[in-house]
Amino acid sequence: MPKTFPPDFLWGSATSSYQIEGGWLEDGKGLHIWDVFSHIPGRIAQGDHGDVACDHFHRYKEDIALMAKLGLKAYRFSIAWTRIQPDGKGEVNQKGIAFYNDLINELLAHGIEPWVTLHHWDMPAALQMEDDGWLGRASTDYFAAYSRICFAAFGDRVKHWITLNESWVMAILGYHNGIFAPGRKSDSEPYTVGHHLILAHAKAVKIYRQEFKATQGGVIGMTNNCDWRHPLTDRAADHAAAQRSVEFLLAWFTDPIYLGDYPQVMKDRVGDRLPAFTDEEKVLIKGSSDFFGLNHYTTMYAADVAPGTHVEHSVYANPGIYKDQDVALTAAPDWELTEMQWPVVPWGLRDLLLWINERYDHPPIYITENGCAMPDTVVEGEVADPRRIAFLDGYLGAVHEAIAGGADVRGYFLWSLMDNFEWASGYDKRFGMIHIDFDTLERTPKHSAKWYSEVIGRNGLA
Ligand code: PNW
Repeated sequence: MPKTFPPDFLWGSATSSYQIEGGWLEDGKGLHIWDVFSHIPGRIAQGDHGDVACDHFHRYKEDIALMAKLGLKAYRFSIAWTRIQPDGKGEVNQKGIAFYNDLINELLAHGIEPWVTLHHWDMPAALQMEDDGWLGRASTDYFAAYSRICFAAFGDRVKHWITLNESWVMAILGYHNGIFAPGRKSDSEPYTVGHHLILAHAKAVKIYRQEFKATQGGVIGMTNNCDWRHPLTDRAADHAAAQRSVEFLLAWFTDPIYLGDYPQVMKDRVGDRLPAFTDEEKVLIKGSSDFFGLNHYTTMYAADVAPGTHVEHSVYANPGIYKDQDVALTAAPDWELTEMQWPVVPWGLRDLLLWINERYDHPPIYITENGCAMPDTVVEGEVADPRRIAFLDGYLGAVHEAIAGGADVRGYFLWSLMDNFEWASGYDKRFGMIHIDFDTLERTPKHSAKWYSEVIGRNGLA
């Protein structure tokens, strides 16, 4: 039986500014924390950085032509705050506005809907140095002001806004284990950062709704990442551990938005390292997403461990601050691993979607990222990537099952349109359906691109 999706299901692909644009010093762009971090020796594999990346800043027309050829209905990209405001506050850089105007117009001319992320981790370096970045409360207002500039400049044409990409990653990888910018290592700062991210999101949404929504008529939401956690055994303690782990990953950010406050289990375990929302802030935050943006990559088993037990986790397991959770994560020995060492477990996405559907009372969900890094090489002008096709087929099948099970999933954005700067892993990890030769910058659509194009064409799996 062919698995057909709902008639208006949105098929897209996603990228982010620092991972593809390059042009790091062009047309008045200011520096951000990833520009700086990637130039500190030893922080990025192979000494890679995003100075040029895919050179999308100059080649966006070629890239949009490729998207149109694939039949993409939507394209999710992010705006670099420092192109719009080089130091994150004050003065607007008109050349930065012009670049994104051109990009948006080119997309619309090809019938592709722009989905814009306002912040995909590239905090302006000036705000980091002068105002402590997301650790400082002032950034919440600077972000809201920057958002207003974007709504005013682009909102006549952009109808889908995502405030923040993956607050968990910014807080945990940036401020707990320090493998991402700004590279800090703390057990308390992540909770302060997370708190400010939620407030920044809510302030931007309030501005959109009060000043722009009536005339522009768009929607706005937040995107969060979540792996699924399945209990290792049927013991009640392991069920509780799996639940706790998902709450520390996802509900940390989505409970305040949908239910009005942090999960009780986090309040109990994190204590006074977890800031509290005032009543006024709770009102500001609750209901501040028109849709549920979800990025999903993998699944792990979760088991309960006695408080204080030392658990050795690879960072690939995404344990967060495990001392606050007392959860041990493991992969089944027979699970296939991607190049990121992330297990391929399609049913985890189905279970996660059903969990979200239940906990947050049937929200409209967009999968704003899903995909995999595989070892793709060009052979005689072709990139055969059967493992990626199998991955996508499995995960889209799981989305189809979740819809059949009652979840309101409205769209899917494949990560990623093209190979790009995979953060601390550099260019070595390839997530794209279009292969990039990082010496010549030549683009070669992989077999998965053709496969995805056919999926879009028939609105479903074969
Ligand atoms: C996401 N984790 O990053 C990002 O939104 C993309 O920019 C990135 O390229 C993509 O997924 C693939 O990594 C993540 O450790 C990075 O849980 C790390 C984690 C999750 C997502």
